[in-house]
Amino acid sequence: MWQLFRRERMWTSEPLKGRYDIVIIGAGVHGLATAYYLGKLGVRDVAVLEKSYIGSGASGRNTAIIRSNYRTPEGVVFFDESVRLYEALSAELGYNVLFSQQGHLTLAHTDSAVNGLRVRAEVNQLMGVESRVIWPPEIKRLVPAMDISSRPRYPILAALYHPPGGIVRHDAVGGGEAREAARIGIAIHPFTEVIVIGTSNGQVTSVQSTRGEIRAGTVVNATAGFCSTVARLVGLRLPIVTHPLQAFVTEPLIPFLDKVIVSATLHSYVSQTDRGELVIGGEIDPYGSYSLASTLPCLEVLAAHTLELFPCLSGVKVLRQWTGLCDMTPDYSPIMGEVPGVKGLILDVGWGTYGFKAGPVAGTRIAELIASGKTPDVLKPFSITRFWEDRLVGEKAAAAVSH
Ligand code: PYC
Repeated sequence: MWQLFRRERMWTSEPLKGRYDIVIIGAGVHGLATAYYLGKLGVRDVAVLEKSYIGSGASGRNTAIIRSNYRTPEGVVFFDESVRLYEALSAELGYNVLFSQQGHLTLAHTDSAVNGLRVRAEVNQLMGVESRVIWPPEIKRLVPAMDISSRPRYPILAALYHPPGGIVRHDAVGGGEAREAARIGIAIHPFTEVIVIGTSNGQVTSVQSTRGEIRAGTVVNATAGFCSTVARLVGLRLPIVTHPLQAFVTEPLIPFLDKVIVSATLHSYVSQTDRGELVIGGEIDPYGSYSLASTLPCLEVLAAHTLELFPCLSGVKVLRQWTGLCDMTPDYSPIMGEVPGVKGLILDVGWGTYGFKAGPVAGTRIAELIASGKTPDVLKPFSITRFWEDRLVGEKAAAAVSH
């Protein structure tokens, strides 16, 4: 009988070797995806090092929203590939990641926000992504519980409706990636923090970890929250400020919301999980910090803003609140690829509030870069060199809530 309920181990840890071809720092959905796709390409002498438990950073703290309705053509192409990979991820990993493509609504409460949505809809449609501006009667049909009247301080004027958007189970994504990566021979080492990155003549040669030195000619910085402190280990200063971001979850409710709702004006977003809980997140805290503390003022403001949208939630109980760390770049786009002057260092960082939705695509493309030595076209716009070549990829308008 017990056998019926015995749970399989998701992965096993091999002894830590003193040398790998590739060391990936960070066992979140990016680092694990990179390892998995490297393994699929036949590159298997790879170690993923994580300073805490697997998925303990941003991968386990985000609100698991998937979408590709970005503002720039570069962003739309990149995140669209991600949505497609997410659509196939359960089959790819042989593990149900519970991707619910329920549709995603970005609300506009001002005329200028409506104009912003129109521009995004145009860019999305030009790039082949399903996305259109809809008006209050259709919004009401899609989300009957939302208050579209003129009562709230910021009435809803329109929404960007993005049907392929949705939510996924983040523990299933990270766990499924770890399981498959381990199955094809990748070494995953939790509780192994990198404290030094060794270089010689501008080439990465090793990392010093809390469990000893590991030689490697390629090191991937796939960390979130601490990407700039890791980059500093090779003297690289990233254009990043790290901010906390808080979220909370309510008690389970009878299913009443089957769309992801985002309001950049109210700085809040809401979705209902398959367990019935509401997951509600806010904007980044307005100061740089590495604090993981959750605060009452944030909870109060976020709850008040959510009640503007859904007055029916008055009296609903909050189960728990938590905080993650977001590495914000000046243009609200990530930094991916090689670093001039530091051979063997690969960046997959600067993921702000949008990293989880890009784990599989970043993983597959970074793996391709490492295996082939050539930067895939889809990664080129996100190179670190854009900051000194004056070609930013401005995604602030589509970053939902991180401002
Ligand atoms: O980019 O969809 C998003 C998002 C929602 C919450 C934080 N980021």
